[in-house]
Amino acid sequence: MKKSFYLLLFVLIAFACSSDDNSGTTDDTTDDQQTTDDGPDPVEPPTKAPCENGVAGIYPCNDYDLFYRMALSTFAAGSGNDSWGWTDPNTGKEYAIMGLDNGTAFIDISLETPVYLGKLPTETTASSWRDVKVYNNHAFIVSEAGGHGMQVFDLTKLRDVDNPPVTFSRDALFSEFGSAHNIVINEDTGYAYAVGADNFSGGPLFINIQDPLNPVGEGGYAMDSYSHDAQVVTYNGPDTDYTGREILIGSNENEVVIVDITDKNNPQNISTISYGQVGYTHQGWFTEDQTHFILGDELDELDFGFNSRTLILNFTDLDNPFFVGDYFGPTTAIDHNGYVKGDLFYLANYTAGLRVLSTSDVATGTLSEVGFFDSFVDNDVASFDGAWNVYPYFESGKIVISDINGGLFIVQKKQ
Ligand SMILES: [Ca+2]
Ligand SMILES: [Ca+2]
Ligand SMILES: [Ca+2]
Ligand SMILES: [Ca+2]
Repeated sequence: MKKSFYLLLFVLIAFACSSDDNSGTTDDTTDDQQTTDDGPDPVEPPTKAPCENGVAGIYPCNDYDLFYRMALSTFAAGSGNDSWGWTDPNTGKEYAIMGLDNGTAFIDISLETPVYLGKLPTETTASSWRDVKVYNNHAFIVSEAGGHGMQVFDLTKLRDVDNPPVTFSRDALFSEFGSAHNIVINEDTGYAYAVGADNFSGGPLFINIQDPLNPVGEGGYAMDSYSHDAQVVTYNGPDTDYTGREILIGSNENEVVIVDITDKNNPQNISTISYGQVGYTHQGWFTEDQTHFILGDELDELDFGFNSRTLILNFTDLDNPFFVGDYFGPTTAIDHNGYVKGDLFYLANYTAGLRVLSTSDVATGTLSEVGFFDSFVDNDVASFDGAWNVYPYFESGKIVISDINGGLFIVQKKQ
């Protein structure tokens, strides 16, 4: 499943990229990455635009303004993928971190006109898959590129960059694995977990990053199947059996697994849960009170033909999780990565862009859309184009959308 899924993704993304873009060039004009094939379209996408009457320039929207946009050509990249963010604890300045096929871009978004500071090139080859998280002022970066390992980048280097954009160098490399699909960090414990690597059957690798420039491998855990993505928390939810324990929730292709990984030498399976009409169990996120888990499946729209489906699982008792309901969005797009902040779920919905869903009624299995910004104007079809990831955790309220085809979008709820 894994390999064929990747092959399918690769073919679709390669097709999408080759069909309509002129990316990968080094000129720094803001090329139109959204050109359609059905006739001339002279409308230049805006760099900044308020959301008015349902559009921000050319981008369909509801209640979210376009604060700034940078095309892939700005980054001399062929495709975008994951994203995250860093806030400088000394200055409060906010930086977007965007994964690219050929590296990782760092952008100062604290200015009215954001500045592309530079790129950390891929450790080995280019790849459609890159993933990044942040801990203690360092970025930790993995990729599906063969032999890549985990790059560590000291983010304080972004404070003073002369003549941007520059080419950055990594500050450390952890090479006890090669490729990995995702990286997860528990900021409370200082552990990084690479998942979807070749080691431990694709289960999590335990990497102590408490000293960020000197990561230490502490083994791993092979589960029943490959782990595509995961969240790891220091548990503080309603199930007092696990208070203070380090809990991993793995999205493992055909089910969600809950594992107590407090003891790295002796992880304990707690439970597993699947659901109806499984396509590919992809990624999910706890609500802040850790009562529910909001889950995405990446192939169900393609396999079953329904609109974007988001599943809601009740995790009140980690030993007995159960399905409570599913939410179907307004489009046929596939859902990808989603994150909870407060009582909102921010979803990277591929061709439907960013979707913002209220979780106020999550206990009854209900979500409701309260806003959106569609970074992919061509359509809303079930394809692997558009918004790969969103990062909603900046104090300012700025939200990063990393779009596979369109590059970096910074959006903000209408004031
Ligand atoms: Ca990810
Ligand atoms: Ca889905
Ligand atoms: Ca329990
Ligand atoms: Ca769209």
